[in-house]
Amino acid sequence: MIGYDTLSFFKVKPYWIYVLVSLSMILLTACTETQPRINYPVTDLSKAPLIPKPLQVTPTGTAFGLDAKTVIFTDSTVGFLEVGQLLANSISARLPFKIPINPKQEVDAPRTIRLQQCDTLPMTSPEAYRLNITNNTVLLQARTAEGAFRGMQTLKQLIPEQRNDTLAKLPMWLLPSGTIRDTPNFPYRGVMLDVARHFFSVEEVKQFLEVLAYYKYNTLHLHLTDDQGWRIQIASWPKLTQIGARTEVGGSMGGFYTQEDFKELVAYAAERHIVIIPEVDMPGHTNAANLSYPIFHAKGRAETPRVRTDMKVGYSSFDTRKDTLYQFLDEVIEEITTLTPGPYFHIGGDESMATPKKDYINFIEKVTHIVNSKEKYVIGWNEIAQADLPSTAVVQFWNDPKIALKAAQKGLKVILSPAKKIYLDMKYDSLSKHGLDWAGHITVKDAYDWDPETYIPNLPEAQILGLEAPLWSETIADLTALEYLAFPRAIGYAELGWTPKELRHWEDYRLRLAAQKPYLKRRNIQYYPSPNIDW
Ligand code: TNX
Repeated sequence: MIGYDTLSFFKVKPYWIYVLVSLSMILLTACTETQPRINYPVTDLSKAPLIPKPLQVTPTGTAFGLDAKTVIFTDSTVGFLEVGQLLANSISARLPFKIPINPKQEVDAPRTIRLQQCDTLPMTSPEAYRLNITNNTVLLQARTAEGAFRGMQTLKQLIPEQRNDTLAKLPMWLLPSGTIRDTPNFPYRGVMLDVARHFFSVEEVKQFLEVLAYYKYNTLHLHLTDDQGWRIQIASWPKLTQIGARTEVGGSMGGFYTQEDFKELVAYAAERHIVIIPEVDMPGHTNAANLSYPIFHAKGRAETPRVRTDMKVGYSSFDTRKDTLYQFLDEVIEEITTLTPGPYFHIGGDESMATPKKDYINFIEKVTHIVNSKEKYVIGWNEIAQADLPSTAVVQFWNDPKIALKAAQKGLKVILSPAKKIYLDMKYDSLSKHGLDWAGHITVKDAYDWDPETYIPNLPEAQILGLEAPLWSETIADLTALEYLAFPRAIGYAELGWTPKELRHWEDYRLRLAAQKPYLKRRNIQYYPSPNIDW
């Protein structure tokens, strides 16, 4: 029977509507599959939980669909291809497809990511970058490969951890569109890892480096020597590791980096545009060296060297009055600086309580001279500012603001590492599984909610080279414990170093930090799940 009136059709046979709607949906999806287009607002770039927060974000309300049809193109300028390759690797490690980079043949590339060297960026820092995302292109521009690498981290953070497309059959990961202009507030943003109190393997340090790079750190300072162990092979003085590397805090077996290992770490860091700064701590904190070569021990002034696996400080010293000591140090510094492309060598200089002040000052000046003769600049803990130093020397403030201020007034640059705010080895609270508490407890909020710019009153901001978060390792023996103390606090310090004061707000930061959880989980990082954060 035919001749339904319209009304009765709708009343009697409503399922026809479903059939029609479903058919058109299938057709629509089929079109989307061949030529996906996202022309509706899906996300807002200004709400992306980026850390560190960029300088300027302008959303445009659409999205770029990252999918199997995306292609990366890079300029041939030195280093850009490598940055593109790291991006491609990280995409293929996370997503179910590989994307080609600079394909030789013509390819059907409806969506492209382009890494472009650009001399006309208005921001002058080598780490500055501009990111422009439209619905079919991502353009990352920077003066240098370093800038491109930092921008690439922003891009990685914009790739959602969960697939967030709706219609597309071809899986897509939607990145919010818009423009980001970004440049760091401080040129030096570092973490220190103490591999002397407990040794950490090349593999463990690499894993740590990977996370630091994601949050735009550019420096890893390795505290290579201390009373409990000497951790780097020195060919001309083999006993330093044959004897000095055998122990660590608690009595377990220590370890050391061969020169090949160290080169491997330096290269791995360099690929991530992170500079490694080696530290040989002296004239105190030298029990392991003095145990290996007792002729350099300050007999009668410092405690007799023996295997030390305790956590005491301030009892050891080189014999700073012995001429042969400086020949020894020249050779040690020569070997280490040869392996280190970065501009700095850290001479320690802290807590030399067993060295008379006059001898200490004389020693620091002589060692600075040796380091400078290898065409490296000196960095040392704030005590070194008692000596007469060249203006290229950098003072790392940890406990004495007066001396740091004096050094700055003399024209020296200062790295801020105030123990009360930025020591990663301090406990979060009394319940912390690891850590010390001599400088107090540092919660995730305490770690973030302060201003390095004004921490030392009257210190001109121009004299601040940057920020470094030291992780002393007396209480941590493995990567799990390391990650517990370092994360999430080191994520906050990354922002303190990169993002200017006016853009930092705890309430906004804590939401962005909570949004790091899927990334941290994916990388299996054993962070401390702070109750300050709604994870
Ligand atoms: C002080 S900070 C030290 C280190 C310890 C640390 C423990 C500094 C320059 N020296 O020798 O490992 O405290 O928090």
